[in-house]
Amino acid sequence: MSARYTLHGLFASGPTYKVGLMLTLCGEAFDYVSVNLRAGEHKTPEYLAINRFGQVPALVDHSNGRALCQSGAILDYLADKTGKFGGATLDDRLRAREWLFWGWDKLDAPVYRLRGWKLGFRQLEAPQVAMYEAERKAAFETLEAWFTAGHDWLAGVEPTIADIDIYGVVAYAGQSEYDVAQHPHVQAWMHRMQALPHFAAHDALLPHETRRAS
Ligand SMILES: N[C@@H](CCC(=O)N[C@@H](CS)C(=O)NCC(=O)O)C(=O)O
Repeated sequence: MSARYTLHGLFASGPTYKVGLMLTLCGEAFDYVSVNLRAGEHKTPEYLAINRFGQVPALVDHSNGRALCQSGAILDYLADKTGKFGGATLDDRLRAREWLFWGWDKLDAPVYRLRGWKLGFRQLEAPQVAMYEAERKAAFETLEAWFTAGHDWLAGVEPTIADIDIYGVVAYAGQSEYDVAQHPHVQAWMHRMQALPHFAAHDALLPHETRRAS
């Protein structure tokens, strides 16, 4: 029998990892379709029907036929459907969303783009590298200040989709050649994330090939 959810993504994709991590932490088995970006599979009419932006990830919920895109929106949806990681109170839910939008504004682009450049996926000119390096440092300082102030999690007193979303970026900082050890409180939060039941690291969670839920 097919799983309720199918995740369409790419093993090397941080946004795909965010959704895979959410599903895994929620204990939701999911089918996985590997999308070959080099072959342009994300721009075919079939794929554009489930993600009009032509990107990975996309999530299909077979219980109602919904196809969703944008990793942050997918995390929000899964929190709603599973009743997990959405935040215990309205304030926590609002704070979690604030961190999601902050991440996209300040953290994701510098980390993912510098990672892509280091791994040879993306071309950057020297001024862009300098700009992203400065933005990455500033974003990590924001996170470090938050956790230094005594917060264990980004929103409220338990992990939420904010932590999952931001972890799905910070986990790639090393590949962008950024040393997270210079931010001990961020590193301690990462260890708290890694200690959550069902946690899986990005290189272990995302398969290279299409696979059915086990
Ligand atoms: N904001 C999107 C970003 C997704 C994204 O950047 N996906 C990349 C792979 S990591 C992609 O599909 N790139 C191909 C393209 O944009 O054409 C999300 O969070 O889902």
